Amino acid sequence: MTEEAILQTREPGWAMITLNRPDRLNAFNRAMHGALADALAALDADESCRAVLLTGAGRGFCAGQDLSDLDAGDGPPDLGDTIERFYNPLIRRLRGMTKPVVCAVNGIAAGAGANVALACDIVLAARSAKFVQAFSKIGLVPDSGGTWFLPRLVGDARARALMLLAEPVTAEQAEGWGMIWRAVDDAALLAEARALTVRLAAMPTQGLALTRQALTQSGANTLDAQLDLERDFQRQAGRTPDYAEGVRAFLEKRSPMFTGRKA
Ligand code: T3D
Repeated sequence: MTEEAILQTREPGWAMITLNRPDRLNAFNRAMHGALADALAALDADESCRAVLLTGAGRGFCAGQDLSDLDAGDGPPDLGDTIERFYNPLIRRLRGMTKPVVCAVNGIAAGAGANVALACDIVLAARSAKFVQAFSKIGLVPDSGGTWFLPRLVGDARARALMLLAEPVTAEQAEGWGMIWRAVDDAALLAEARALTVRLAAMPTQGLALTRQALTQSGANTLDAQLDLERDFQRQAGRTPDYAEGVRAFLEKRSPMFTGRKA
């Protein structure tokens, strides 16, 4: 029987996806791409799921593209086609999700695996984990949004050196450089990531979605455009039941009970 390329666990209000090709350090083949795309699309559409946790099985998070999964055709492969069909839709999906995505980097995150992690909203990494922009070692260009995310997170000097030299970054360095949210003890990673996901799942989901969109769009906007966007998004947030509940709960001096519903 073939192993499933991803595992999925549903919990009340949230879901966990585990990349599940541990013998290949969870490198992407087509089956894993397909299963992950289907799972994310279904969770995105499911209003009862208000946060998602992504992690990897075994000792790695994800080693990027499975380098043994090559097209058998004549001549050089068209890697642009792989990017167009699989990696770009994955990154667009992660960034466009209507709920936050937490990434628990349990071990090495290399190549596209590193950049998939960086595309998530909040990244926790086990202290033993490392991030490697492995592309230059095999003559490739960083993909999966890496050339967009990394300089914004760590600055141009560090991004350039990391991408040209393919030097590994430890979880603690990544935290110190602002590349990820937090490095945690290996044994505590999953419990901390689950607790964070549970916490996000109980928050005002629509407001969080608008906040995530505003942050993504700020990269390309002028201050003026961003001020307009904040006005428009605040107008939308102010019409959600969770805003009404948040204010009511504050005035009544009790904890809010958010539903995440649009109306
Ligand atoms: O379509 C396209 O190609 C375009 C898209 C490209 C996107 C990309 O992600 S390109 C970058 C691809 N990834 C890499 O270049 C990373 C390759 N892997 C490594 O450099 C190392 O494996 C690691 C630094 C990630 C980890 O090293 P280490 O020493 O901890 O583990 P290992 O022994 O190298 O790997 C363990 C097993 O996983 C091993 O198999 P074996 O010998 O036990 O049967 C190894 O071959 C396998 N593995 C690791 N990474 C990949 C892989 N198999 C296939 N593809 C991989 N990417």
